Amino acid sequence: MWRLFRTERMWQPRALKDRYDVVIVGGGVHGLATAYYLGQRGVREVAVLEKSYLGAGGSGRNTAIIRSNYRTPEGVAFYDESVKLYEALSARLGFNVLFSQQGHLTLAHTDSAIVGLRVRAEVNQLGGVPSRLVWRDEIAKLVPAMDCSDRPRYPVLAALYHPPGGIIRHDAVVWGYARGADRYGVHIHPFTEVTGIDVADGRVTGVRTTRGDVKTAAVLNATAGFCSTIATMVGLRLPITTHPLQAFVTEPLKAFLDKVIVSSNLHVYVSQTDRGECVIGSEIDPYPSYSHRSTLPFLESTAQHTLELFPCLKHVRVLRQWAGICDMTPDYSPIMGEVPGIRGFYLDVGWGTYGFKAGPVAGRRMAELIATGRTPDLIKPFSITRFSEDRLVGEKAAAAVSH
Ligand code: PYC
Repeated sequence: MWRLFRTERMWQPRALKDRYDVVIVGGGVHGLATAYYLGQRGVREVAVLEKSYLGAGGSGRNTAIIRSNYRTPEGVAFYDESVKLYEALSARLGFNVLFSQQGHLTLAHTDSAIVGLRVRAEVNQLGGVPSRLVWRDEIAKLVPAMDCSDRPRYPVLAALYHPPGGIIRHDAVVWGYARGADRYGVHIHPFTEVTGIDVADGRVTGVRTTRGDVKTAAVLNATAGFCSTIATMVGLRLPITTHPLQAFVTEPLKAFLDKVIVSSNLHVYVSQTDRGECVIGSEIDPYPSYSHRSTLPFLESTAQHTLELFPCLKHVRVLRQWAGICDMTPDYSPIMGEVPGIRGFYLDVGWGTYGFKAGPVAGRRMAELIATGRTPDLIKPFSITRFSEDRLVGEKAAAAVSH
């Protein structure tokens, strides 16, 4: 009887050892997924160090949108693998991550926005990703609650319809990977802040933490919001600026919306969770900052734009508002791989507003790199050397919303 009601621990508290084969800095979806896939490959002496609780950063603050309708062939192939991993994740982890592939619509309200979406539809289709342009009549059928008339200031003209896109329970993804990694013997250490990284003769030799020093030959920077701070510990300056990204959630409503709606022109995205709440966000704040504060101007402008699409929400109350911080690269693509000249220092950073949806593929491919020493083809385009080699992977046009 007792066994029936016993609460299972998702991961075990462990003593911090003074040596690990791999130290992962950051206990969000990227760090935990990498630990999980390292464990799956038989790499056992792995520690995940997180300065707060698991998922305290971007993994617990994002709006949980999953999609692969990117703009470059490199981006499409990469995020497509992530969507496929997400599709199988509940079964693989034995833990329901509540992935709802309800479909994703990026709206166009201007002719030039339609041109941008047409390019994405073609790149997506060439990469085998289901996406197509749809016009107002079809949009009105897909999203009956949205105002598709000529009444709004910027009427909806067309959309990029991406059926595999959807929303997920982000906490469940974090917990599921943590539990899976723990079962492979990974040591997960929340509330353990990295304060320094030791490098000797061009090689990583250890990390210093608030709970003691650890020797290791491999350190992965899998942090979001603070990736520049960690990189500075090895003397590396990243081409990144950090900006807040805000969101809010409404009181629960009867189900009325079963598609993810994004409007770059109106700077807003909206989805409805299985609990009935609307999750609503906008673009990054236009100023660099590490602030996690919500602001009234964001709430006012985002609510106003939401009402242009969904006037039916006009009397709905806001339940809560929050902010996270995003590391923005110049081309809106991540930086992944080992850093030339610093043996054993790996980057999985610069995720901007896309990080959560990339967690599984980033974890799987970073684990492959760390375990085998070979950079997988899928992440080669995202190396840090692209900035000096003039081969940017421009994904700004595929941001849910951008300036
Ligand atoms: O890229 O889909 C996205 C997104 C939504 C919110 C932040 N990023």
